[in-house]
Amino acid sequence: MAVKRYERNPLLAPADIPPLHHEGEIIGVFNAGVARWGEETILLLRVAERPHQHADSQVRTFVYDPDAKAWSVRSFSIDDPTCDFSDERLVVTHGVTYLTSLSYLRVARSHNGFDFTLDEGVLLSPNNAYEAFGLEDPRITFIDGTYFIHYVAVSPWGVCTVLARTSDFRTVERQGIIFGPENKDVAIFPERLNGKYYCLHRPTAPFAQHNEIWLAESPDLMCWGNHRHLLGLRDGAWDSHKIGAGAPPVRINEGWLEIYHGANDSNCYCLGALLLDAEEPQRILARSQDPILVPEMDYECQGFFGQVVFTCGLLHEEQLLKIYYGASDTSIAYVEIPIGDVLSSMEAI
Ligand code: MAN
Repeated sequence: MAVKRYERNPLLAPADIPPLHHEGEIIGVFNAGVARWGEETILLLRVAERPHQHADSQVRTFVYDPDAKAWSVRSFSIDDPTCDFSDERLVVTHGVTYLTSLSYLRVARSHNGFDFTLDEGVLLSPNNAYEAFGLEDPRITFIDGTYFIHYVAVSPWGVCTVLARTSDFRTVERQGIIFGPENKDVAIFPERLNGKYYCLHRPTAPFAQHNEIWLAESPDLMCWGNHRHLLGLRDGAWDSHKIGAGAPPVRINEGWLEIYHGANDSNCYCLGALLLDAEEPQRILARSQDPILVPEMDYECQGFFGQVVFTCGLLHEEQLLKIYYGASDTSIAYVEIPIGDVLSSMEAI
């Protein structure tokens, strides 16, 4: 497969982003939503910030306090036997799972797709109790002249997905939570099918111990129903442990092409493809046996959480998938893959 990574990857790294908080440091800029806005390519960046870590004996993170409408620092002693620090993204305590950084969403713009300038200010940062631990992994779907942003909101209540809308990426309106906890990796289709909106989503099912992809439909983008299980894990494969939708599906002649992420049992995240029927997206036509993108480069293997390539957005132009992806939960990189190569690598189902 002709996988062409940009030679100056990563496009954006933590050093490119100034922290918001006087005590803060940026540890990641990754998993960006992507859109075309006139001549510009827009990246809606997930920026992860944490307080400077003063001592090895403590883990310090930010949380948003909705009553004070301010960030505060929360410290945990690494000797505290009631806390589990084994996943560097989390501090798991009795009753509440915290994150080790707080994420928010900023806009960067480019005229050539490679050199990005950061907008002043922040487009979306925590402003209510559902967002107390941050906003993550935005996807953008353009429908009838409006850009719909769907992002993950994290709080002591868990992980939800929120819908917001914008027309210019300078002002934005939150519409509300569209999937309650635990649900993330929502990817809304850019067209109505049979008069209805469709999305992929990923409920977490502790009972079944499965994190798999579901399909839902909606009359208005806010109320989602007719949920159907769509895609499962595969034992022993690159997508054996967790899967979730990546970028919003792309309409091609053969149907809907979805680039999704899969993690294996060692938590290595790769990208693969799924082809769905054009009119009946619950019908899977083909799926990648092998991933289309595997962490191989230094910036994909090493970082805050290594061995990760993860996408929230791509552009479909000139028969190419132009994929912007998070590398190691640290930086943003770019790769081009011809659609024909992706299709011919897939196996019919
Ligand atoms: C989860 C999410 C993503 C992250 C991956 C890899 O799926 O938290 O934001 O990129 O894990 O750490």
